Amino acid sequence: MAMIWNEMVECMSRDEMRKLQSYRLKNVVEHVYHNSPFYRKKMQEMDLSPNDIQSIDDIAKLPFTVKQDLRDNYPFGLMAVPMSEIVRLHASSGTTGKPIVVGYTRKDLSTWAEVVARCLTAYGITKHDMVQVSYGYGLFTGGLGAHSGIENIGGTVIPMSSGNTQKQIQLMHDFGAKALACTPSYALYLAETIRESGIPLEEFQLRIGVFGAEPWTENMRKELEEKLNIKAYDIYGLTEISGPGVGGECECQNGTHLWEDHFFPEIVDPETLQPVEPGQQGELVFTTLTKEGMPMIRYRTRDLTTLNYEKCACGRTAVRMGRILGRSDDMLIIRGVNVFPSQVESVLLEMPEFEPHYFITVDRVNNTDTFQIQVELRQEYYSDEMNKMLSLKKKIASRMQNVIGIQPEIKIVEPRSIERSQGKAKHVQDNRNLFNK
Ligand code: DLL
Repeated sequence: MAMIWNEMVECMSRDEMRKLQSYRLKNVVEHVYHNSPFYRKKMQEMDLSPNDIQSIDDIAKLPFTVKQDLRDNYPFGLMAVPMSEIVRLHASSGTTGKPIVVGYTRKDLSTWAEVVARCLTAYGITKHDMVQVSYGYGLFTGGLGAHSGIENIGGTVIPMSSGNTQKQIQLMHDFGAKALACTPSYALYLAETIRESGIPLEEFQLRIGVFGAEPWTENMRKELEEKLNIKAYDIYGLTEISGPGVGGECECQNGTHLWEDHFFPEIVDPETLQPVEPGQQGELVFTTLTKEGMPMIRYRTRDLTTLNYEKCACGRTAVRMGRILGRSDDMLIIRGVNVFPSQVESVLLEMPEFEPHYFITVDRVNNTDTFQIQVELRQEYYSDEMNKMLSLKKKIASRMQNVIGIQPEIKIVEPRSIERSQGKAKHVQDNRNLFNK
């Protein structure tokens, strides 16, 4: 019999859930109105007071929040508690050099560990199991988010962080990790490396994959399950809402349950911002119902997906999200890192040696994302000396790495060789074709 971490909420009747959500929405709206100048101003501009929000059905009256709001209030302008109450910060890429920053109170961290515990339990992980966390530790939420959830269920964490693939395999093998938490593409790379290492798969105890932080497909699931001899489960989340564990799959592998007693989901048309018909595809929007440190009201995730409110065969009533089918903005996820074309542009605009024209090519070779940026050198900086050209290339590559977080391959091309657009410039060619779009 599969276990459920918090049966009372995960299997709550839809009616009860709406009541709980209504109660919590009223609280969070009161909280932000009184403690967040940003939200108070937004609500006042719409002539809204907390009294106008009496139930979860009133949510549509509230204003949306977007990534730019986080940038505009960098670093701490959206905190709704004094900084002395904030016990942890995380950050992720914004659209230019500045990251977006989120803050957690002690209670927010405990809620986060609770929702990750629900996911892990749904995958079949228990306190008897060892979990290797190969998501990055640090400002990225992946590592520490998974970490706290594992500790919460009483399992044993192997806090590997990302990179150092040989060591990952050695410890996974020697320690006998039952589950692996990392991006699906890194898991594929680990699988290949295990095969090359010659260690028989039977010598590993691995049974469960906790994969997310980037889009993946049913085909990738099949490949991962075969190559690693595991069950591969989805874990979804985003920094702005907390991090990994906003939702996770259950043993049915038929949609990602969202923990809607904490994160209220809506699907809207990304153009009109009106709710779509039930079951239709649109942009996922979240309102955090219990966050204290940095609550988000109707945050536009930019992720395109669907929601299914039918009760799941596992017994959970928690709404199920379909796969992430794309984004309504131009964000790319390359080797697990969020990359915006505008970040590349911002670097070029700071460097007099280069034209503000660029072309990004992304591909996947041997299960690893490749990331190339073509840039145009200005005529007057051209040189026949190899050294000069190489040092320019190094300089721009390291600037890019600083702003974006991963190192691109830089290809310097002749002036005017990148196609000039007649209308909207096309800056990106993504050959990974995850969803054969
Ligand atoms: O990637 C949090 C996370 C860490 C989730 C580890 C799961 C595991 P961000 O860096 O803020 O946070 O990126 C959030 O990544 O809006 C989606 O576009 C994408 N994403 C995250 N999980 C999934 C998933 C973390 N399971 C952005 N499937 C989100 C598809 C995902 N896309």
